[in-house]
Amino acid sequence: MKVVALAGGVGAARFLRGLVRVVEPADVTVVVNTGDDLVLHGLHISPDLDTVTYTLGGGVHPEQGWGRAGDTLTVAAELRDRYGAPDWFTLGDRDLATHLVRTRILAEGGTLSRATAVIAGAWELAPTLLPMTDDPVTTRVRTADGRDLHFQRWWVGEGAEPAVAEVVVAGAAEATPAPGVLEAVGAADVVVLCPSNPVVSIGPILAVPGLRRAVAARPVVGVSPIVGGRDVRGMADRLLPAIGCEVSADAVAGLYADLLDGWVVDRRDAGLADAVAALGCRVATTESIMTTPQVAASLARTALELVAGPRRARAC
Ligand code: FO1
Repeated sequence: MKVVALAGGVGAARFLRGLVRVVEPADVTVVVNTGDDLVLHGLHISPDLDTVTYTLGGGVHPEQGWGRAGDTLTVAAELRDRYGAPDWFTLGDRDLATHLVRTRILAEGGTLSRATAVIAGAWELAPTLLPMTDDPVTTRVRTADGRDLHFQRWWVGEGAEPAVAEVVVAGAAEATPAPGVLEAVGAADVVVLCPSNPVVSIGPILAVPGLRRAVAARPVVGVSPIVGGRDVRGMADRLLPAIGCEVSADAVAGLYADLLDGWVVDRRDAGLADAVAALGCRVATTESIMTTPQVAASLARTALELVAGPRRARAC
């Protein structure tokens, strides 16, 4: 079964660790959000690509869900203490190696796709990792107090404190899908929307011209990133109101109503199943707090089984 997964950061990576236990890893293509990307200390950093790479490669920091397991902070300390360089975004020593490789490839004229293939190859990943685009796309947060912040500046630099007036995915309209993305989606038996933030992770991917239409033509199942009226990683509840969406599993399903054949909600949200079904989607309820890879595998299996059957005319 060929699966294409649209993925953001930590939640998606945890889900993918389960997905590759229920689908042949080589049959999985992950299309990853690049709107979080930023340049710091002259290095091109791709947080979501790295989080997926490190998690699938078995090298992610287990508690954080991002950065490298067992990393040290020698360079970060020298940058801060001797050179007074910005230290709001922590880059571990091993993590820096990834950014150095990516930045070198880009500096030599290579694409983000090329850099991603080199890095994924070094981690011997069986799934195919593709950035959503090789073009510059940057998610920016317009705060209620009038500032225009890079998403990471808002999320990490200011701890997601400032109220959000608007989220802008700068460059998306001018971007083209990265090589292989449309082909992978077109060949997919199922497209999975991973449990990622709909505003800053799945949204930017679907905003790349041609992608939403390509996904809509395939069987699509999504996993709610919202559990019990609040998001699991603490940012969706600050961002969803900015796009006029309630913080609930059924409201998020409504954002994808044009795409979804199925939507998986956490068992704690079983009471929302009828509201999701009213969108015309099949709905399943299961445990979605991925405390172990086994739970993630069971969640992935539930999602795939929800749409593996004959396709109903999409009413949602
Ligand atoms: N998240 C933090 O809360 N603090 C950090 O200092 C931080 C550094 C960092 C470095 C590399 C990287 O790939 C991710 C990093 N993250 C950090 C996580 C990142 O902000 C989020 O995981 C994603 O961007 C959201 O999906």
